[in-house]
Amino acid sequence: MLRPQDSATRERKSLSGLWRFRLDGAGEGRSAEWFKGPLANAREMAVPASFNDICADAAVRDYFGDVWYQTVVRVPRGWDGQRVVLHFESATHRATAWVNDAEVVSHEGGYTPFEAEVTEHVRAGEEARITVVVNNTLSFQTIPPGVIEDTPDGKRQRYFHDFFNYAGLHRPVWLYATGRAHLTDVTVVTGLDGANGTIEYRTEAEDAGGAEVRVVLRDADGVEVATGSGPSGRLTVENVHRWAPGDGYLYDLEVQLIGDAGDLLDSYHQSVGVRTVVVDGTRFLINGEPFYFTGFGKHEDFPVIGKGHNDAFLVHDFELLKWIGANSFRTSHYPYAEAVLDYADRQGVVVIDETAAVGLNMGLAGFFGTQGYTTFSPETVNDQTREVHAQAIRELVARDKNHPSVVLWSIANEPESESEAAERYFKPLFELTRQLDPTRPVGFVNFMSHPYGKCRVSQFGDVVMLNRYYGWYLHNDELNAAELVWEEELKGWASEGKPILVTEYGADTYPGLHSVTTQPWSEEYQVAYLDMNHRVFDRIDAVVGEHVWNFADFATTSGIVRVGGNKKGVFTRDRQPKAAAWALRRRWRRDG
Ligand code: GCB
Repeated sequence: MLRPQDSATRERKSLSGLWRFRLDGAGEGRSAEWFKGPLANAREMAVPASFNDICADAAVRDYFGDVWYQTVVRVPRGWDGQRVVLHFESATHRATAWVNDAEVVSHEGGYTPFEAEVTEHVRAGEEARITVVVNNTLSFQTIPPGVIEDTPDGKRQRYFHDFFNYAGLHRPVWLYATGRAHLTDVTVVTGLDGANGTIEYRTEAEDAGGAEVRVVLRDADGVEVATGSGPSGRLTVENVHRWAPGDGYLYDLEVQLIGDAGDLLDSYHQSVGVRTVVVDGTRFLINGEPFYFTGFGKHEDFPVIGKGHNDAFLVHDFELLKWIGANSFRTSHYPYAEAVLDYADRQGVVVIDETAAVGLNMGLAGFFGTQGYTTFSPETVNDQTREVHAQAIRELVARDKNHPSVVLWSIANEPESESEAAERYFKPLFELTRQLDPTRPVGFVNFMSHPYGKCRVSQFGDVVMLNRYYGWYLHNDELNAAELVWEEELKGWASEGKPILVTEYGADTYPGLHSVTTQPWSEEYQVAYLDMNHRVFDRIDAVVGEHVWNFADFATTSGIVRVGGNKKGVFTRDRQPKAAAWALRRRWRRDG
């Protein structure tokens, strides 16, 4: 699937704005065919946004089940004779869509795009009614998993991850047009050969008959630097300007479909950053140079709009990354909006790209108020879950394979990884990811209860990724003890000969709480905690990265260990720096 764009042959219309919206607590809308007419008793809802925090109403915030969205769009007059497609960048966690009375598409998974050709259901110049039912219920057969429990307070959706289950249409929705003959996929793989760069490209097209494929590569000034022909091939760029951390240099690869008469049937622009990624012993090499990750695990999480994509926050968050000296982040704990990856490409910011497989770990259930489940069993995380997980990996790689910023796939966060069942579950998923993308390393993020010597899944990873809270959840307020055990564990992992990325370390910190005696929760403790961690990392050569948890405070379910959400942010939720932000800036920027 190609991301919608405007080109010489393509045109798109954004459906962002206010849609009609209605909860369907009784689950009656599908059988009552609410898509067949104007959505009755609806309120208005912003798209893109999570619906949860928009209405000042607990019934909306904590709602789970079907919600309905509807809009009416006038199809541009000029699209007569064109192929028309309805494209959703995401719908969390699943959706079915209708155009007028016709069902056109269903999709499972909350963070990857889906689309349907709707040509036969619309007419150029006329209105079309678009209705979507979005469902946010989690089960053991979804990624991430969750359960619905009967409680004296009624049914409750519970889940095993530490962020609020925001839902809705979080990202833009598009209607777009192409010619009948059209490109459906472009893949690029880049390499370096001395001063030159290589780009292997592969294209796919539909209804293209005998159309010829031509490609033109232009540099950032628009100067043509290479051309090729055929559905796949290899281009060489002399004296290539490499894509590198801090230097998001991009070429533009225009792929053209040319008809018999030499006419341009389709044109698609794919940006290309020429770089290599290799794991060599304990080193992580980008363009052959050792790379040390500084940055954060982030969230898509903002006041009011929840996980809704917003360009102002996008640019602002990257400005803060630059300000603090971060060169990278992880898309914890799900694939982020494509605009984020595009921006990371242009900014030269390195990304660890993660699936939504978070909370496959019933060892954490007590923490989230649920009890008594076994992670891997026929009734809980099972073969069907693994197939959903595999599909999530396929869709992630298909969507993000061409981003130079993406250097590493993270296929899960903190799953149960000590059992034989875990080994059986994960082995094929690692194999699948490598088969889908042999060019990038693959890993998963290990949980502190499955430390060195106990984890049975790390053997499959090209890198070791560790979330560790020594000095917070363990040895709280005992930083000396924490330092000793942490170093001891890291030495164990280092003996495995793989690069180690510390993907999470952090301490909850209430902004404005100060303490001359460095008490936990104070801004001073967060700084002392980070300093302790950094002393340890600096003594272990195999550590090739430090991602603080978290970039900013974020919303979670309520609970006795969460004070208005998770407070491990280095910035507050509205992006004001805590003392730790200044401390990190001093460590990471060195220029002060
Ligand atoms: C973790 C999880 C992350 C949590 C964090 C915490 O290990 O990966 O999702 O938010 O710990 O703060 O407890």
